[in-house]
Amino acid sequence: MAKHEELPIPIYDNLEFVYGDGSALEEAQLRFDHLKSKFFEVFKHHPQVFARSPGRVNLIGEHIDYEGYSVLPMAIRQDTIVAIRKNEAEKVLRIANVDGEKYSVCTYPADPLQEIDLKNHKWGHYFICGYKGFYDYAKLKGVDVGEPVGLDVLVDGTVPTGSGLSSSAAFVCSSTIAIMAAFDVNFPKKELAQVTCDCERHIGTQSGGMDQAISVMAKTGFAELIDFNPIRATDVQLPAGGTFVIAHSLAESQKAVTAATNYNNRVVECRLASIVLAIKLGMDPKEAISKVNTLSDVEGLCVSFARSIHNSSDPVLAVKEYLKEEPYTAEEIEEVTGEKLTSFLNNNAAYLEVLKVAKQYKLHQRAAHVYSEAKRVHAFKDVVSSDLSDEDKLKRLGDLMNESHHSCSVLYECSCPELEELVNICRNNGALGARLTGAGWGGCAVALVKENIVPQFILNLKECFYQSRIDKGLIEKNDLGLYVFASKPSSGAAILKF
Ligand code: NG1
Ligand code: MG
Repeated sequence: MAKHEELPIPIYDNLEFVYGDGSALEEAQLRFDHLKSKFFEVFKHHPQVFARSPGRVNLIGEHIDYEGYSVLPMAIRQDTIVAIRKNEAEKVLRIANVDGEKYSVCTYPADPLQEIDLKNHKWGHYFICGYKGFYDYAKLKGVDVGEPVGLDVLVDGTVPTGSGLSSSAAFVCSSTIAIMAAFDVNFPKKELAQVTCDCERHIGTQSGGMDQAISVMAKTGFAELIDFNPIRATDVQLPAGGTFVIAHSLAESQKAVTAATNYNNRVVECRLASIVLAIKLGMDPKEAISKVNTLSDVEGLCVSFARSIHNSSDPVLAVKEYLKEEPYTAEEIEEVTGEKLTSFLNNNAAYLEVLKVAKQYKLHQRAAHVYSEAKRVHAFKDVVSSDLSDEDKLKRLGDLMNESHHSCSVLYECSCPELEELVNICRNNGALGARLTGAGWGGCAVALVKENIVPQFILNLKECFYQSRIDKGLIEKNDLGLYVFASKPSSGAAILKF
């Protein structure tokens, strides 16, 4: 039997396969009915096919996917649905949204080679990422999809944006899959996970592949351990008696807009840390610059050092020995590399943007976070499959989540005051562990809570965190369910044809 990740995206004619039964199914039915009628209203035709792809919550393993390390997310029920129809009459891509007030119609030429205008951010750009990705991949595989044609597209997303729950990947993946389905082709999940990861980088963030991988490969009832190079997903059955509660800090993190100072800045710091470490551990500078891309590339050297000096296999020991805690200036790093940063990072425009605004680089802290977080992911997986009681497992998982948050907050500096407040409130109200999830700098926290206290826990969060924000008019009381909710591992991407 083919492995799960080698199978193509499933095609269903019934919403039950995706949304289960009960109220979730009823809600989905309403959404699809609304999408169909709205599509007809906007485009005067019916959609050919639908694709949906979910958001995710990352349980542990933050800011390490782009360094080549495994992560452990699960899909959530909130998703993006894309309704699509080929429009042979016009060479235009028309992308509309069911929330037309917030997201006005975007139009683009039907040209897979177009560049995305990053200076002028538009929500429709994420569709173009998927569009470019589809054509690149079809070309790579020698699939003839003919001359580009126009596409009519209607989008309905329920993953809150800027919340660290990966609305962007849900949108890019559902777009790519919808286009694929409109052209009647289908690719294996793991290849699609790679394509969608690569093509989302057109938006400017130099992200790893976690979000697309889980969105495409998730399975109902399981979190997944996602490995990279090559992409692989291993089912992780979470212990009974625990529930993950997701809570929004209400600070929106606009990652595409703040990339140069936040997300991409960290990607560059990790790259520089890995090159400096490689050189300090004996590699020729020219070789380090050309061969070392990520901290996982130099882990072997770090471990050899730790073994020889300290009889340990902890790569953080090399970080402590060779990277100073004080921030580095560009000149200090250039003294080690013997080459200008702007010269060896010049193959990537996003990196150059980072260099323009960065004043200093915290190599020690970022590397210490990445290596320790990578270990925690495996510790998490080991606890889940150990023979501890469920009660003990949950307690240990909570501890690991707390340690992860501390590292994100102190070493990686990707938290913010609202997230700190929220995480503390979660812990004070009985969470076994709580941490920021996703890129951070705003967005959501995830808390592990004993199932039997979930309703009370959510009430307490409303009281301690959200009430004052309702009073200030920041959010509406009726919308609270959008900002704080319990989540079960949901299903991955699907094509829907009725
Ligand atoms: P979010 O939280 O969805 O912006 C981002 C990256 C991930 C990963 C996490 C941090 C994208 C599409 N996703 O997620 O690859 O690096 O941050 O762990 O940029
Ligand atoms: Mg995202």
